[in-house]
Amino acid sequence: MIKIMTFTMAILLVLATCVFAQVDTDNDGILDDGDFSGIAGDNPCANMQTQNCDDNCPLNHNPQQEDFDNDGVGEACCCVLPGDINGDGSVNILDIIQLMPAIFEPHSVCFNTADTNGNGVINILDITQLIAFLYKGGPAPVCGTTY
Ligand SMILES: [Ca+2]
Ligand SMILES: [Ca+2]
Ligand SMILES: [Ca+2]
Ligand SMILES: [Ca+2]
Repeated sequence: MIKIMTFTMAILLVLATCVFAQVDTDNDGILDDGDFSGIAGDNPCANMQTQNCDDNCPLNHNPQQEDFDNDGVGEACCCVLPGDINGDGSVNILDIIQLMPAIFEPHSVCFNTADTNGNGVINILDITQLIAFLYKGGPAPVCGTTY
């Protein structure tokens, strides 16, 4: 009897391990641990890579795994602090300076962070929005939702 119980427990453990290994938290078809290394996020999908790699943004639906700047953090969740274009944890003049070239090369930065007014494009209006926020009490920047 004890042997059967032990056997059953072992089977359940194996099943649980398998289920755990195939977690797809955001249901976008890309597994949290898509390379089955046992560690989710240790091998994030490169830009547009969808096979044998870990979801590069496991809490946001991004089935195409866009990561235009190839930093291992998907475009879908690279905007951590709205307006923090250079990603140093604060929003200031340096972000405005970083945003200027991004107008001509939008995928050189996190698109969703650089789209400070959230209208789906990066242009001069995002710069003026950020300047207004920092120096004129304008509305706070937002995270864009397209990439
Ligand atoms: Ca996923
Ligand atoms: Ca995802
Ligand atoms: Ca910054
Ligand atoms: Ca914009």
